[in-house]
Amino acid sequence: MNRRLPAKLLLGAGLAVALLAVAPVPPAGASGTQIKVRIVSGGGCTNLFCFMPSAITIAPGTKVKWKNTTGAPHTATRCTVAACGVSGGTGADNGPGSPTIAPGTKYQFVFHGAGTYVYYCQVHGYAVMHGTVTVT
Ligand SMILES: [Cu+2]
Repeated sequence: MNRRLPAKLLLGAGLAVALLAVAPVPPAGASGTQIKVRIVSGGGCTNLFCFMPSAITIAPGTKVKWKNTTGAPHTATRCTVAACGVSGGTGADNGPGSPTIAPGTKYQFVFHGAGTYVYYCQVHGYAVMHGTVTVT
């Protein structure tokens, strides 16, 4: 019995194989990728709320998405010495600088300039909530 697969099916399978072959999965933190930072409460936090992970290292061009999984509003705001007691770090980008991140919502920022970015939550303060992004 010589059953032949429909041409469309063969074409589709071939295309899928070709796409898999030319679209390697980029390593975590590679340019053009994204990384998630969850804003969480309770377990795993030293304080009531925290950014998790609180320190990340990424490549230029990486989009960082902060997702608020708590019932309270937060921000992801670049530090100043006046606001945090420490500087905002060495990175040249003008951010992160979120509006209020309401419960269940997200804020995203694409980092380009190499260096460090120290940020905090304006609602709860640096002592309770802060994090660092290092762009290599
Ligand atoms: Cu907060």
